Amino acid sequence: FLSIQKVPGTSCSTVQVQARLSKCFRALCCKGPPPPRPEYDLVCIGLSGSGKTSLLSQLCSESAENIVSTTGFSIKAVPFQNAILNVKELGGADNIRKYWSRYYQGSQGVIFVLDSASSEDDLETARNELHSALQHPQLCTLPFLILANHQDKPAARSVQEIKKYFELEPLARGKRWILKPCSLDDMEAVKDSFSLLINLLEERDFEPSRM
Ligand SMILES: Nc1nc2c(ncn2[C@@H]2O[C@H](COP(=O)(O)OP(=O)(O)OP(=O)(O)O)[C@@H](O)[C@H]2O)c(=O)[nH]1
Ligand SMILES: [Mg+2]
Repeated sequence: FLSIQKVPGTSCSTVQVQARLSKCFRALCCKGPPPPRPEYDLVCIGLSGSGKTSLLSQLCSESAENIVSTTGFSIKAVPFQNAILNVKELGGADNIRKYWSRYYQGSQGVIFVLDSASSEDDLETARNELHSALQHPQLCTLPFLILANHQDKPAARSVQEIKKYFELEPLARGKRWILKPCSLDDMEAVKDSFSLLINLLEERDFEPSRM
């Protein structure tokens, strides 16, 4: 039984005060399900063999062994503590790359994977593909995570060399992009890079470019 009275000095009745206290108590003590994590749709591109499937499989705690080249595309929901990334990997073989742009629609961010130890020819092809993606009308305003993969190999170029070779400073100026070195054997570094991408997707800590 509750009597309805005014609390002296306030405009609230005791019933209102009790209702508010009860709400606070529930919020503090009754743990409901955690709020849903935001989901983002991303596209993952890069030449064949750059390591897209391997990295995404590891992030999903799947084995990175016996992975075959992606024909067409493959979608994985990659879970992180504060977000779920629905990543659409597009196969990087020569005969598939020409269709990449058909699958860009709806993307909220881009992951570009490159083999830092590849031949000069392949590196040039990768640079041309990255330039096309950065300038594509459906991608040009989106955050980019560029992963300079295969850093475990002795022939791997450093991120500074790749940044210069890919002419990222002039091309990507004013865009939201991150360039990070990585390899399959250091997945913690890969996860850190994805956390930075999630920050960009959430528009937190915005700076025009990072390395
Ligand atoms: N040494 C080394 N090998 C790697 C690394 N990342 C991937 N690989 C290997 O590179 C090969 C190709 O990897 P995938 O993940 O299939 O490459 P992909 O980019 O998905 O290729 P497509 O699907 O054909 O476009 C596999 O044998 C991987 O084990 C890395 O960081 N270091
Ligand atoms: Mg693949």
